Amino acid sequence: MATNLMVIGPAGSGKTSLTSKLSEWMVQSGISSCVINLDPGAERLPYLPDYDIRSIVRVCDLMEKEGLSPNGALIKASEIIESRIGDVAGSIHSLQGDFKIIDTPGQMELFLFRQLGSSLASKLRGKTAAIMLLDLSAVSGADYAALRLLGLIAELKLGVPSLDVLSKSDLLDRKASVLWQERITAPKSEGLKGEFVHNLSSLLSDLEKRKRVIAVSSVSGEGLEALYKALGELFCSCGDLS
Ligand SMILES: Nc1nc2c(ncn2[C@@H]2O[C@H](COP(=O)(O)OP(=O)(O)OP(=O)(O)O)[C@@H](O)[C@H]2O)c(=O)[nH]1
Ligand SMILES: [Mg+2]
Repeated sequence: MATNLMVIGPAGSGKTSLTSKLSEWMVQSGISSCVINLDPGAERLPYLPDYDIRSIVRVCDLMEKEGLSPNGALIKASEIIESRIGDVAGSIHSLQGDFKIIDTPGQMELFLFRQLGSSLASKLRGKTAAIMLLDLSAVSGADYAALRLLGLIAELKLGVPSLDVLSKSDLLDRKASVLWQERITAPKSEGLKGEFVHNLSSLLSDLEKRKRVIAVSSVSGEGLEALYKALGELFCSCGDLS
C-alpha cells in the first residue's frame, strides 16, 4: 500500500526543498517514490513533478486574466482545486511509487485552514501522513512553542498522523541546543493569563515528551534516514513517537 506524505509548513519553511531532497534520497536508497506539486503559485521547482496542480490552475494566470491580487488569486486557485479534489486525488492514486511526496502551497493557511488539505487527506487512498516543517533558523525559543502548537493543530485538522520536522538543520549549529532548552519556558503571569500560560506549558511539555522532533537539512541531507525511519514508526505505533 502506498504512503502519501503531505509536506506542510509556513511560507519559506523548506517544503519544496525537502520534497526534492527526500525524493532524491529515496531514489538513491532504492525506495520507489513519486513527486507531486500542489502549489499553484510555484514558479520554479527544483524537481520534475510526476503530477503538477499547475495543469489545472496557476496563480499568475488568475492574476493576469481576472485582475486578482496575489492573495485573491491564491484563494481563487484553492477554490478551483477544492472543486476538483476528487480528480486530483485520483491522479495521485494513479501514480507509481511506494511513497508519494506531496509539496503543498506556500501559504499553509490555504491548505490547512480551508477545506483543501482535509478534503485531500480524506480522499487519498493508502496511508497518509503529514510532515510539518518547523523553521527555527530565523525564530526564537518562544516561536518554537507556537510552531509546535501549529503542528498539533495541523494533525487535528488534517486527521492524519504527523511528524514535526525541524528544517534547515545545517543553519542551526549550537544555537539550536540553546533554543531547545529555552523553548518552552513561559514567562510568569498571574490570574487568567497565568492559568492559560500554565496550561499551555503543560501541553507543550507533554508534546515534547510524546512527540519528538527530527532535524533535517535539505542541503546536506542530514536527518533524512531518521525521517524515513520515523515515518515507519508513525504507522506502527499510532503516532506515539516517544
Ligand atoms: N540552508 C538551508 N536552506 C534551506 C533548506 N531548505 C530550504 N532552504 C532555503 O529556504 C528557502 C525556502 O525554501 P523552499 O524549499 O522554497 O521553502 P517552501 O516552504 O517551499 O517555500 P514556499 O513554497 O514559498 O512557502 C530557499 O531559499 C531554500 O534554498 C535547508 O535545509 N538548509
Ligand atoms: Mg514551495
